[in-house]
Amino acid sequence: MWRDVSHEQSAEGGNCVFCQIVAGSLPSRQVYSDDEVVAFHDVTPVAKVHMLVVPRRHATLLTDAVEDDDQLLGKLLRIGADVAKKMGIADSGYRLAVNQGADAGQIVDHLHVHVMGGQDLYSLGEVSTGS
Ligand code: DGP
Repeated sequence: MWRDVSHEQSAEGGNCVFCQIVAGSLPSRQVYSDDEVVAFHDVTPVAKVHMLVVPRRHATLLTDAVEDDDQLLGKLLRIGADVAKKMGIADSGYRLAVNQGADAGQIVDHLHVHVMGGQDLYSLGEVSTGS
């Protein structure tokens, strides 16, 4: 199973900010929570609506996922869609994104799905190549 329990076994979530949020030792503005997944407002939003959906367990890179993780990975997307509905951005359109590694700008080493919307997000073809 793709999992790192070191943070989860710490009551306060160790040194991972999302484990701390899941553990309740770091405050967050939560909009959804169950026994597997938590969703909350991103602290530095890049869109009018910007939420994060995270697994409670400290899963790291999507690249390390195995078949046993399919249920949880599917759930992260479904909850992302539910959060979009709850935040009132489902009809106008929204984007789910997972950043993996340096080139994607990943800063938090705990798998998370960004839910962004509430404005024109531009198509991926309009994103600069930086060259
Ligand atoms: P990234 O690793 O680049 O996919 O994005 C991580 C996101 O997590 C980034 O948009 C900012 C957000 N973030 C980082 N620390 C905290 C925190 O302590 N609380 C909340 N709510 N969001 C955080």
